[in-house]
Amino acid sequence: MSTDFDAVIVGAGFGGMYMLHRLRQKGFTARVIEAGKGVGGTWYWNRYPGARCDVESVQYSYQFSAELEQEWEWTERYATQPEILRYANHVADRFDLRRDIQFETRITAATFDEAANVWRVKTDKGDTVVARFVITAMGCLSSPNTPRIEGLADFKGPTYHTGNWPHEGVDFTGKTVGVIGTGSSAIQSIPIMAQQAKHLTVFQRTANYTVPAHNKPLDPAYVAKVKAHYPEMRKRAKTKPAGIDFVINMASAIETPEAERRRLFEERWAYGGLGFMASFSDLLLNDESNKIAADFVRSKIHEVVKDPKTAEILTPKNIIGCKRLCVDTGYWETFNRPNVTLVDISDEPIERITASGLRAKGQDYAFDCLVLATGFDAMTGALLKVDIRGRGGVALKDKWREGPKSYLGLTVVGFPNLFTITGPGSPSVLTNMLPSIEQHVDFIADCLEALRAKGVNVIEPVDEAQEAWVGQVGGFANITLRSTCSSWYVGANIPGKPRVFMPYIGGLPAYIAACETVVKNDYEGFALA
Ligand code: N01
Repeated sequence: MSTDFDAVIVGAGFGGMYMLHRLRQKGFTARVIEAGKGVGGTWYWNRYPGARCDVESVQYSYQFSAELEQEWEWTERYATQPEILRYANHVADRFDLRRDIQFETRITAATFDEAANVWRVKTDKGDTVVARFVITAMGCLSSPNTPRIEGLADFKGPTYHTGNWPHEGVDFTGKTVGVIGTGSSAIQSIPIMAQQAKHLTVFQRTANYTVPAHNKPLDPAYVAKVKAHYPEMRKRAKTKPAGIDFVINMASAIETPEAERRRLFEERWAYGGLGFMASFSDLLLNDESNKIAADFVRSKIHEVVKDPKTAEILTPKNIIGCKRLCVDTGYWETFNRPNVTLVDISDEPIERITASGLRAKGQDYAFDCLVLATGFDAMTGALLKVDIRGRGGVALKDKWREGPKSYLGLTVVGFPNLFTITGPGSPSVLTNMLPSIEQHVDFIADCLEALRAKGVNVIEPVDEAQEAWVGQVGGFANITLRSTCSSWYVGANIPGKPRVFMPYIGGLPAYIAACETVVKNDYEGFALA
């Protein structure tokens, strides 16, 4: 059976772009199929006001090319979405990637042909592409979650989803705006929208923890220092569970005297960013330690927010770091503005959307525009939108009915020659995505090269290896407090989605070690045919 390409890569975000580059380097042919008009994935779609990455820009970047590292200039501590998108475009041009990317095309189905050992990939343009391998690089947070609230179609004004924002931007000047949701996307966009809008009404189901970003322009002397020592920084980052080079204080919060504890929290708070959760090593392992950190953040809310009732509604009651910690610029301060109203809907869901706004707790709220900052069907959503069928015509969505199962987060029993970059069961969303993506891509590219050298056509994980991996993913999840709340990590934000803690929480170093062992033992856990 002749094939069109060695591999079809789905998605031209950071995963898909680097996958294409690596496969080309190794002499494989590949076609990237991308729904958007341009590269960038997450950063192509998420154009809401205030969107920026909350991993520092010098770390949220590729490391496979020293030249790229040296020539690219990040301008802010946390890069904005437009800057990250410019970077993605620069990479596409620099490595001449576009000629193998088919834009504005969605994969609708992928079926493994067992007789020919090839994948037949169908697109919404009506064509079928045949390839030996399918490599998905569809992102973990790329399938927007539109909440099932009655009457959504009745709203007369425009409705925007933060995860699929109009490319021309939205000007809220003089408008009244209703926002549903208070996750990362909302926490970044609310302060900006509030500056523009005549009035902003925020509907909050769950209060969220956020730490200040203290974003600032990058000091050229700091950048020069980073550039002079990039390899060391990247190496250090790979020894950290989140793949981010920040210092983890190995002490326990409960065993540290109160004054010292306060000092350390204040220090991290003043520095800003996600490193706050590394103030002590047991914040996600021990209820008491977690409560100490949570109380510290709660006290900060009351220091900032002037109206005590609003401050109380904004105060999270759950475990800090269980839902994804947010990083903000002026979020709580925004609720001191006279043009911002917070509505607590924690005890009663929104009744319905109406033509002029929405009805909640027996009261009608009117606004011109509705913003859904309601997140994503995370980790499995994008994959399961495609009709992926493996051996015996079995659909991935049936295989994963009880929750996703994978080997290394990269492969699935019954789906030969399918690789899922940052799939469920990989560290992905719990880590700095860029180094995780590069690790996956290198693993896959090396694997394809090894198969070619051995004359092997088909690779597929075996049941025992997959079960053992799923056991490890679940085992690690149960050790931490992170699996204990209703977060998107466990699929709780999507009605009917099985409750399974999806990412691997053992940390990037343990994950890399596991992958290296698999390779060293000649692709242990896989059947090669
Ligand atoms: O989505 P979310 P997000 N009625 O799921 C609420 C990454 N990210 O787009 O918590 C009322 O966190 C929901 O309420 P609840 C990051 O990993 C990164 O903000 O389910 N409310 C919640 O408040 C992040 O974690 C960056 O009770 C409803 C909100 O909508 C992930 O993306 C920036 C509702 C959804 O919050 C997702 O973040 C942005 C309903 N029916 C995002 N349905 C950076 O790097 C949902 N909600 C900076």
